[in-house]
Amino acid sequence: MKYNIDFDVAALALCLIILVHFLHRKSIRVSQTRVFAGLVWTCMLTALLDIVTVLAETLAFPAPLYCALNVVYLILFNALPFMYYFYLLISVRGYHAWSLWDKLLLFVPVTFSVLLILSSPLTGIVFRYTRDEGYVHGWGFGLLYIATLIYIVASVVLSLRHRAEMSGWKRLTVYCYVFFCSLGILIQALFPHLLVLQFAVTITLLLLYMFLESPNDDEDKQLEIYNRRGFDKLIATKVERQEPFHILVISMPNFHTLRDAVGAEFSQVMLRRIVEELQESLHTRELFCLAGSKLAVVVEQNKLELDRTLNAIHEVLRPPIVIENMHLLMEINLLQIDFPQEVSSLEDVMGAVDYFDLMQFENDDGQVVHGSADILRMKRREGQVLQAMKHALLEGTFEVYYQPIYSAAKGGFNSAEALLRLRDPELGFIRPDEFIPIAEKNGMILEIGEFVFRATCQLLAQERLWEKGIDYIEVNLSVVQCMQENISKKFFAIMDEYHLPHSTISLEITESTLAQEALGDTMRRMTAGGVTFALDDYGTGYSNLTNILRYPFHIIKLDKSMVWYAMENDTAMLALRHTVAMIRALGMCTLAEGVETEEQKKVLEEMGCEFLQGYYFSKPLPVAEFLEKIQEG
Ligand code: G
Ligand code: G
Ligand code: MN
Repeated sequence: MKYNIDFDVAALALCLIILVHFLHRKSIRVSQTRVFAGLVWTCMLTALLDIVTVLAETLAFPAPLYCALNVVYLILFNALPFMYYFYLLISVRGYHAWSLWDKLLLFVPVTFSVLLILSSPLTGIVFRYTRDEGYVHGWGFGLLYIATLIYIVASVVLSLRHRAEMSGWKRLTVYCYVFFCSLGILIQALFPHLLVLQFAVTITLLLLYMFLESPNDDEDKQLEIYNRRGFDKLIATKVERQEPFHILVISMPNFHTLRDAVGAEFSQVMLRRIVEELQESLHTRELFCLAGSKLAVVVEQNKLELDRTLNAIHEVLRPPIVIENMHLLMEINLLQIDFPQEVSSLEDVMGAVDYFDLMQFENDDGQVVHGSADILRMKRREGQVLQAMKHALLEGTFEVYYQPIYSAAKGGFNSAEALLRLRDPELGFIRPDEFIPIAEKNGMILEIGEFVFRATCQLLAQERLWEKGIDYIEVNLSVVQCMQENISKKFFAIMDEYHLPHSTISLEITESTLAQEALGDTMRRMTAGGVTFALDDYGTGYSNLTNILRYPFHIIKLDKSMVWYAMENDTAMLALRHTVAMIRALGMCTLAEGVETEEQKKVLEEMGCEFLQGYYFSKPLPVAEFLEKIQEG
């Protein structure tokens, strides 16, 4: 044989390996992936044809057959740099943002080459084949190299122009491509019998596969379904093509609790089981794991298909999941997103998917399908509230109201609770129950908390309230504030700035705050400095007795629900009476919240409750009214 085909055989084997792996992995077929598939197929066929043509020449195939094989081979071979450039173009620009220049550069050289090659059996421009001479290149063969060169240069220029958006690996792959192709061309020019060029191209393809196509990136390894990246890719493609679809997002709010109970390993087994059952019942492998236990199914827009999917989800998740004699009942929340009816942009689809987790659902049965329109409305509202808070902080329009607190021993007000109010010119009055959690989520609560604290200190100092019978003011602290390491230092500094006795401030925290390890030390440090602490909302949540014993609380605030329940239920009354007695015996005081009637006041005073707070005495009041109120006594 005139030629050495060993490199072609190796190239063929390598292509096969890439192709098999490519076809078996889980990957969302976006346009870029499709072009990549085309590249691999072309590369493999080229290597194969290179071998076949060599054999054909050696075995002296009939001339027309030999010519035809050569034509196909040359076309495929010359399509490779074109496809490579096509692939790069899609990967950096997407499918749409192409200029006319891009299109000309992409299609003209390849068309030119193909025409030259096709005409060769007649004209002999690229190659000739005659019985005496065999296969010889024509004068036009060099033109093919020019076309290839154009694509290679264009690829490099593209990667340089999009340097900023391309990862280092991506650029390196482009340079390797240039290097290997040039080396291949050089070697083959020097030693024409060594057919190495195809092998060089295949190596480049392998690099491309490893670094640009990132095999397996779309897959969740443990569950063997698509992951969030795969989901994002699929949805982005569908939105770009304006294909209508439904997404069903399944969230399992009690999954975390179950995991804490049964352990991470077992809960993973549980999740796998759920996924398998869903796949079986949905007859699909197109399931997505978006994060943790959040799953999603993407369905075509078709009423029957949607109903079938919803039924399948309920069928799998409504009954308890039974694993090793354990019956695990999943709570589920389902979100249905309709594109493009309800949401019409990629941003809104993703917004709804992400925001879904942050929502707290009123109904615990979890079987409700929530529309994404509602979610987006809530998300938008959250954005507006956030803006309103930013605005209020900037303009200083947050207002602090004060609700006087009655002391039974004194027979009048002895303190007050500072309560934040937000009135926005557009949104109107916004309740703290709504804006405080939003402020907590993005850290703004720190600034807001400081504002309330400072405003309270200022009022105390300016009015010298302790001389008017208000011994201290209670300021609510959020969990997030308590996570701050330097909170005691900061608060002492502010009090000192106003020359306030530290005992004029009492801080209200809730039980959930106590999960912060460091808080105990902070509380002891502040207590030593004269500040007192009150435990808010006692009687709801866990109301853990150890918490009362372990931390230095001065006052335990009995939640209004506990107070109200006692008024209508004898056993609850008994519980309240003994709670008050117990707290007193432990050397702390009780404060009853939500006192609305004379009757309630009497009962609570009689059972030994030291402090009372509620509408019976006064609502939370703006400063001026508050000052009037305490003047009256
Ligand atoms: O009275 P009102 O509706 O304001 O109180 C609602 C909730 O908001 C209460 O649980 C109260 O503790 C909380 N809250 C009110 N003002 C503040 C504040 O300044 N900081 C914090 N962290 N919570 C507050
Ligand atoms: O959780 P915290 O104790 O901080 O909440 C105080 C909340 O209780 C505020 O929203 C305040 O307006 C409200 N509140 C205070 N007194 C009464 C009352 O007598 N009745 C009712 N319904 N709410 C009250
Ligand atoms: Mn409070």
